[in-house]
Amino acid sequence: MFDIKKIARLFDLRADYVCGAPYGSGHINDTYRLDVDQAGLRVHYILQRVNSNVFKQPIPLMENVRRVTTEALRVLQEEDCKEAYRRTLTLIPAKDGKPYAQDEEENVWRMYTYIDRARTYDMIESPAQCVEVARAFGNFQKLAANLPGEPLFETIPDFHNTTKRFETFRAAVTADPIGRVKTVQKEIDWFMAREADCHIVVNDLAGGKLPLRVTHNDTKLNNVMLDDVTGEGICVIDLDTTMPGSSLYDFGDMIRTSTSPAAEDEKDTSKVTMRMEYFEALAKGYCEAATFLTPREKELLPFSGKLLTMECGMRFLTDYLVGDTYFKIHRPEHNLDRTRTQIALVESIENQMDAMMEVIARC
Ligand code: ADP
Ligand code: GN1
Ligand code: MG
Repeated sequence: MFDIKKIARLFDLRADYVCGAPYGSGHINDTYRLDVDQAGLRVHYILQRVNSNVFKQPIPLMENVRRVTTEALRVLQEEDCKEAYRRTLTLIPAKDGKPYAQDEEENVWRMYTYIDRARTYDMIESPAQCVEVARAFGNFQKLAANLPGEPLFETIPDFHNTTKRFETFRAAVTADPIGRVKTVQKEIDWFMAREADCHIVVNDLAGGKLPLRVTHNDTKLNNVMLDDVTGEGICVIDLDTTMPGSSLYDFGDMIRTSTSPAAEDEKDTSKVTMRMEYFEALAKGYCEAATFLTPREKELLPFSGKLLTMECGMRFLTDYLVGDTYFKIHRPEHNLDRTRTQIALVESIENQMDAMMEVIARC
């Protein structure tokens, strides 16, 4: 659909294009891995089209990414880190010097160096990986907190405002634009019964009981790269939603994506479960890095897993009800399958809430 070779030429890439192919399993942007010939050496780059249906203002978004990655590199180099360029995303500027390029249809594209000898995982493989994931995101929050200059641009307003997410969900049920409500009444009722939970963090933030921080806001497992040899969490990626938020949003999405042995779109929901050993590992890694947490934030860490999983499930179901316009789908009922795994995971978390609280108390 896109002329990748032509788009690659918009960037200051001092290499000959060889080929490019779709890459990764993100739900939002279009990602390609390029093969280029750099004076005889075959290397890769990542080329991405920013999804402008989701990110309405991609240019200020790219300024956020530029600022965060510049600061990350500065800190790494100050610490004399020997692989600084593997530990942060590095933007390749366009030929006009901007951190992005636009094609003829005004799509916004960006290019990153390819981080080698590391990979992302769609499914967690061990508790040790959880420690690494949580530590990497915790350290990223520290870095973002010390970012100099203006506050970051809010790329998606009210991204984790679960009160508003609930209203959007309810409006989709009422409008029922493609007549799917009757097929998913059970799932709708399940979310309706949990409305009160949606207000807790939003109200605490508004009432000053929880601090607003700069957070990543999309801490799913496949947004951190783990080193192929050491397993260390070396680079946090997908920085599009790095903006003011709550630490609970970040920890909650780690629980959502790193504790269950089942894929986000698993059809057999009996496989979905929140494994305590994995939760303990996340808590360990996160508490070690996020030394700034207040008592109220700590108290809500177990609940954050329920909240973020519920929020995501509600978003998948809303998208299903309005005709699958937001998340990429690869089969007709994809968003419904995703909704059902989130429901099963929330139920598993609810059943283990007391034990999760004890884990945090011990941290
Ligand atoms: P999306 O917003 O669609 O999730 P991501 O930025 O997370 O897009 O990228 C999708 C996938 O591409 C990632 O999960 C990762 O596997 C891979 N990827 C992204 N950036 C890099 C990079 N700089 N080096 C290597 N792989 C990358
Ligand atoms: C999207 O872009 P990706 O795949 O990392 C989504 C997240 C959801 C996630 C569900 C900007 O993340 O909020 O939690 O899918 N990103 C955006 O898998 O909406
Ligand atoms: Mg991603």
